[in-house]
Amino acid sequence: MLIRHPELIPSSEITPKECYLNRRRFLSSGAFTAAGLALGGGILSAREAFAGEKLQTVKSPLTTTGEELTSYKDITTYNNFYEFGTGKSEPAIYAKDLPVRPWTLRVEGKVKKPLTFDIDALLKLRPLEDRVYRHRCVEAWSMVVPWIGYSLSEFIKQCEPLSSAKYVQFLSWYDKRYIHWPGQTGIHWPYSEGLRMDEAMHPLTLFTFGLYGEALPNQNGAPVRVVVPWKYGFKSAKSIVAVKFLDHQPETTWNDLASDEYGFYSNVNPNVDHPRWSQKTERRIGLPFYEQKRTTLFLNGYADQVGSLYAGMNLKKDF
Ligand SMILES: Nc1nc2c(c(=O)[nH]1)N[C@H]1C(S)=C(S)[C@@H](COP(=O)(O)O)O[C@H]1N2
Ligand SMILES: [Mo]
Repeated sequence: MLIRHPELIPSSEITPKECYLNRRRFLSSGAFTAAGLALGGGILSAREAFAGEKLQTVKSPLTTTGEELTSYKDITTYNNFYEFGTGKSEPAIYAKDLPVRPWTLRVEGKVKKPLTFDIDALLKLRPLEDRVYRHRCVEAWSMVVPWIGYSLSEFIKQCEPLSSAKYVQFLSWYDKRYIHWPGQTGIHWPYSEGLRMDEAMHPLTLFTFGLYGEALPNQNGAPVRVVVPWKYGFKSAKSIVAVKFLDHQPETTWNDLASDEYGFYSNVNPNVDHPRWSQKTERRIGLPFYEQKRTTLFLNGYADQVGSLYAGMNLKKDF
């Protein structure tokens, strides 16, 4: 089986997006030859029916404007999705195995009653909005992404959480038969992230189904993920299968792995360095090398909207 590494394809070959999408389909059918043998058919047709599906959207007052969008190619080939490899270009290749249909989302914990939602019902729950957000990874790189979704608060209202629900936990899809790499980072799957209830209910917190006018590519967390634009990217769990409402702060993947490096809050904060590198600046992906450097903004530039959530907190201690 021949799989060409996306970074090895000359950019002249992939400039028009159509060509790139066709190539992705080509790559995916190659990948499925192996997956199909091991796991049986069925997955391919479900995924192919969904790949690149156009989503109808409305404009959103919560969009961020004024900065150049990162290209579709960079957003979909420079990813962190450790279930499908630790290399930035691996998820674009191996997340083809993610079975995005059928897909259900379980709601458990401190709710009136446990519920299950079908992804296609969730897609129709509210009008889908275009929201351009800055996206800042803890690794000090950033992008500008035109996401598609609606406020997570709209979904949370459907869940009918009890007043004892103080936190919400997101659990990502996990199936060890599909996990591409052998697993040497010490991560305990499934990937878990969480927010305090007021953070989850903030209108900027996006329940995300797409980007660039289309359903999310698998490597970006299909079919549904959260995006929390004022926090480091790892708080934004991908490919969510369960949402749990809790009366206590949940255990979260990166905090469990190294609590001195990845706090529960993980607000973007140029004044709190990571123990191994500075957070004062970032590198904007996709620009020529000498134009990449940016000053990192407190709360990733969303301080006016979300700063009040942290009034009275010591953000050096609760980093
Ligand atoms: N399930 C899961 N979600 C995840 C991750 C992951 O490895 N697994 N990586 C996180 C990190 S570190 C970042 S920066 C963002 C990357 O999102 P993107 O690939 O769409 O840019 O996803 C976050 N969500
Ligand atoms: Mo990240």
